[in-house]
Amino acid sequence: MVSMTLRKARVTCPLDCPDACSLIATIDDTRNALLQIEGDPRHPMTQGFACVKTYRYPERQHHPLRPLYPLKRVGQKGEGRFERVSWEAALDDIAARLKDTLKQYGAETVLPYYYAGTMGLMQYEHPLTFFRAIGASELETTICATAGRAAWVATYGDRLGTDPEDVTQARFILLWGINSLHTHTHLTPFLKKARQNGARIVHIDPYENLTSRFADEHVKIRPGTDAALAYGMARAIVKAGLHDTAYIARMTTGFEAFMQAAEAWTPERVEAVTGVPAATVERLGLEFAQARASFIRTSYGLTRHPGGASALRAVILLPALTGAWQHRGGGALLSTSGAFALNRRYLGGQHLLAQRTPPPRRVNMTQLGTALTALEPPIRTLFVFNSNPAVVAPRSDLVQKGLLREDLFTVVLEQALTETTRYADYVLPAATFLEHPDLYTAYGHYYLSWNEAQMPPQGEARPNTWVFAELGKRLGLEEPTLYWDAETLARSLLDTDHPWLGGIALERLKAEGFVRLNIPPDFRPFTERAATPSGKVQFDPPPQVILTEPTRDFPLILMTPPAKHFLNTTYGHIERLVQGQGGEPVLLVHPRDAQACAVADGALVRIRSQHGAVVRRVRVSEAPIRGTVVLEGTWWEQSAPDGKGINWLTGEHLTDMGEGSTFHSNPVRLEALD
Ligand SMILES: Nc1nc2c(c(=O)[nH]1)N[C@H]1C(S)=C(S)[C@@H](COP(=O)(O)OP(=O)(O)OC[C@H]3O[C@@H](n4cnc5c(=O)[nH]c(N)nc54)[C@H](O)[C@@H]3O)O[C@H]1N2
Ligand SMILES: Nc1nc2c(c(=O)[nH]1)N[C@H]1C(S)=C(S)[C@@H](COP(=O)(O)OP(=O)(O)OC[C@H]3O[C@@H](n4cnc5c(=O)[nH]c(N)nc54)[C@H](O)[C@@H]3O)O[C@H]1N2
Ligand SMILES: [Mo]
Repeated sequence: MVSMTLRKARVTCPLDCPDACSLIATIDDTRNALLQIEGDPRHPMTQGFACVKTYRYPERQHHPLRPLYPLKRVGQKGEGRFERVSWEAALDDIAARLKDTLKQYGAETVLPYYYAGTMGLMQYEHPLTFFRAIGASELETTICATAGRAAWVATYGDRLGTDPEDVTQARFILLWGINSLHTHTHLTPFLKKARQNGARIVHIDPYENLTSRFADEHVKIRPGTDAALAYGMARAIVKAGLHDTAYIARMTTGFEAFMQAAEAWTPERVEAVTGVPAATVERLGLEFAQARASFIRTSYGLTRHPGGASALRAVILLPALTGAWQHRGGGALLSTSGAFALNRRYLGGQHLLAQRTPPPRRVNMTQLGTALTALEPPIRTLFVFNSNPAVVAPRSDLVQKGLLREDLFTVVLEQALTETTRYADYVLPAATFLEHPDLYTAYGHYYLSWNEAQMPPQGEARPNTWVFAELGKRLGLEEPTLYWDAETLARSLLDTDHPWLGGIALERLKAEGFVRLNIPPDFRPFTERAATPSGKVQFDPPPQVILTEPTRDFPLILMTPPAKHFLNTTYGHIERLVQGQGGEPVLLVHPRDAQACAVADGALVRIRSQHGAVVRRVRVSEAPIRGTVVLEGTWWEQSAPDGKGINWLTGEHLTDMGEGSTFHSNPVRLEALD
């Protein structure tokens, strides 16, 4: 029976995903209940469908593990025993302790740990205003995208790329280091259309997954060797005279040195390093060049390696070599974020940071484990929001040891009682995207959007910015932007002369929900200029080839890429999604590796790295390339047979550029359990 109180509302999905979908929520106002989420048929990228995960958002919104009241620790650290307290009591106590810390140890001993649990600029970045106003240590947000960003910026300047809506016009498509059917599902209709138009689609990935099976061809590559493949393809293209000399002369620098480096990468040498047959290397190069409108959809997978940024640079230089940017649908795409030319001056207290002398202490989020256990002077107060560091950061051993420190005061703002909240002194209930207004950019398309608050918060949940404004008042902070509401922030962000944002005022966003930036309908970036120091696309310096290599003691490379049914650890407590993902994390092992390690299909095995060991069930499978084992998904620790997450194995080693994470490059060995 359909009740009369049901209402449909348009909202943008806040999660850290390139699709930034427009969604239609069905809400029962009488019970303040979210009943359903669907895809918005009006949005050109969303095209009327949501992903398998987000259809389940109502279960997340009303989950028994959603904290609804402020909680204060009563048990031991890590035990997860709390009592309900009032907001007044919680905020007064947190403010008092913070004042003490500031006085006794100084502001640099305070650290915010946050990431993109929500991508809304108000709740993602604006909370930093508080930390910049008190002068806290700065978090370097490197866990995901900084290696990719550094590579792209060094090559092309602006983070722009082929319009995904133009991909239908591409004639040859490389899905390179992206499992797009898991992580970017709203590209699929465009890929299908391109295929109908005659395009061939090739997936380049170390293991066969959903995207490989969708593609026309899967090229299985050893992880961390992509630069060699790209050089091999470039060499074949130039040998055949298929490079675009006019584009290279007009739009690029450093071509000669790049080609000198490529010369060393004969097809045979590429095969020896990458595992890709020599004939395939050449064929891929020629096919890429001959199709003219060739497109590379890449992502962060191949950057999560010691040489990840260099590898990405080598890959994204291919469309510059062939001039593919000039052909509709051709080029490459890592991220569209550079197109959102907002006025970020006051976002998250940027203006406060700019004034700081000396500059604040910086803590790399990929090295949280070391920061919490070895940094001097030690972190004394940690505020966690939009993130689940106990599980997502590498070196879980150090992270969890650090979180157990008696002299560390930890406040976690959360929508779910994650494993991180177990270590909190206070858990503060956070509002969801349906419960607060916010402005959303995107990194997989060119639409800007605005969400109204659609529902009152469940229980006593509050947005992050409310919490930091309350603490600001208690600390007597006078910085006015700390007390801005979402509309004031949005107006400030939209206050720019940039032509791509011309005519996009908050009123229009409110009326339309999402608005396409004023980039041309037939957008062909990097055909006239590149925002690099030279104004050109930079082949120089030639990308280095830095390989991901196993060691004698740890002869296999562990990759830990995203699962279809989770978004990082978000949704990891939704039972139906856990079941959809197979119920428990499993390790894919090539039959030859299984044989060599004497492990059998279905058996539990100990996976050991230099940092620790976890137990997982083995699935013997031809999917991974030999020498590489794969565990999909950052599961909640509770889902693992031994209650330990995969990041007990991963290290804090950083990428060659951008100081990023290296999650897909960890050497391990397998030990049979007796
Ligand atoms: N369903 C789902 N969607 C998601 C997420 C999720 O967890 N689940 N996470 C979101 C987030 S935060 C992000 S950053 C994106 C990430 O989305 P992706 O960039 O697609 O994910 P990655 O972890 O970067 O890995 C992508 C692919 O790269 C492959 N890969 C690993 N190493 C190499 C290599 O050396 N060379 C090559 N060629 N391939 C390699 C992996 O096997 C994997 O198939 O997805 C977002 N969307
Ligand atoms: N081994 C391995 N580890 C990985 C990866 C991998 O591929 N392999 N991927 C890495 C990548 S790409 C990323 S981006 C990181 C992601 O790591 P995280 O940024 O920690 O992402 P999630 O695990 O999704 O956790 C986000 C949390 O934010 C909370 N949240 C959402 N909205 C709000 C809000 O408005 N306020 C507050 N206070 N909380 C909110 C959610 O409930 C959720 O618990 O993980 C990294 N870790
Ligand atoms: Mo990410």
